[in-house]
Amino acid sequence: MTTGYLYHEIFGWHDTGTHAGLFPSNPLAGLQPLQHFENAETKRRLHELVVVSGLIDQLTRLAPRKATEEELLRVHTVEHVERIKAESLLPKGGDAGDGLSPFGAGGYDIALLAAGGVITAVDAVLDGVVDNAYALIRPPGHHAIAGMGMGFCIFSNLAIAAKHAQQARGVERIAVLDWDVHHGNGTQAAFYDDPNVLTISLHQDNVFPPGSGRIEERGEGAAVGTALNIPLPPGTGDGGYLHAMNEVVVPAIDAFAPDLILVASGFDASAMDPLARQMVTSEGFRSLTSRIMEVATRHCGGKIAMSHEGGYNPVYVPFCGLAVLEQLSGATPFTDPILPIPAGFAGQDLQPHQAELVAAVRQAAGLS
Ligand code: 9RB
Ligand code: ZN
Repeated sequence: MTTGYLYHEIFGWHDTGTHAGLFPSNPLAGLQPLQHFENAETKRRLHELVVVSGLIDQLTRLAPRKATEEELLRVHTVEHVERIKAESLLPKGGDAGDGLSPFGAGGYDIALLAAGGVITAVDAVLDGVVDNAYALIRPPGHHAIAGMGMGFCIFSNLAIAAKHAQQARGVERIAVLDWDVHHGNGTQAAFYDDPNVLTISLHQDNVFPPGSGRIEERGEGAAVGTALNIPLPPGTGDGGYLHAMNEVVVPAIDAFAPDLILVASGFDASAMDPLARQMVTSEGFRSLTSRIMEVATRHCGGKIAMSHEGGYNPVYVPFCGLAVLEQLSGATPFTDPILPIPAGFAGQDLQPHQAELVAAVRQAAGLS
């Protein structure tokens, strides 16, 4: 198995500045300045573990290119692109749209490289240069919608790459799995009326964006049934996630029979994340990867491209990402020294209320 791996140091230079983690800092309100949660560290440390563990020697390194304006405009409005471009020229940069998604000077060009990086990964897979690929990019993308960025995202990286696969590469049917703990609202919106793209989001029920990612959101017009949302209850661990994979994700993708599978891979469903309340371990992420690879083997010659999204624990994200990359490439696992802690948490196995939610999704999706 050859796995493409894409990272560039400049992704660490996307400057989200000081925040009180999530909120713009405000001393008068008691919000002491700190780093923004979405900073370079989790991704940089994942890359460095890929190098230090030796896994890098077993991967095929891919170099990102910038997305073109034409490629951005397949998903975004001219106004959004022009505004980001203009603010990026200011000495202090700007914000992608919701006041929670800052970027520094030159942020536009880094965002172009992130979106273009996912396109590079998709092209490498479609060209058969590699069997599958992982783009470790920043800024993330899955919340950005046509007219604005939000939730730390500037451009909808994965959606832009999927449109490229459709419109420039003639790929007919694409399945997207988003296992970031937040709802992949932007990716869903980009294909909400497209029956040829199945979007599936596994997320913690009602975290971000508020109210988004309900079971009832199923696509529109000819595309009803090609958006699938699995809003898992807080506290869901490896058992609940695997159950959702087995009962919903795998059968839905089997029924759809895609020509290409894309994964929005965030690690904020991990047991150690500060921004959500799920309990997935590195072994859990390894299993999710294994399941999606089995489906890809059945339908599309194993063609999977993954795009990095969230994940905010700088110590644990590297082990979760390493497990995914090892599984993608068939490499021998490097021991996760932290694993015994989250693996030992009570409630790692499937809980009845989690099974109930999965059964409700199955019913709404016509899978049972
Ligand atoms: C604030 C709000 C959030 C909360 C979580 C994320 C995570 C993004 C991610 C982004 C923004 C709201 C501070 C709503 O990791 N995606 O994958 N913001 N939450 N209102 N306010 C004031
Ligand atoms: Zn997230």
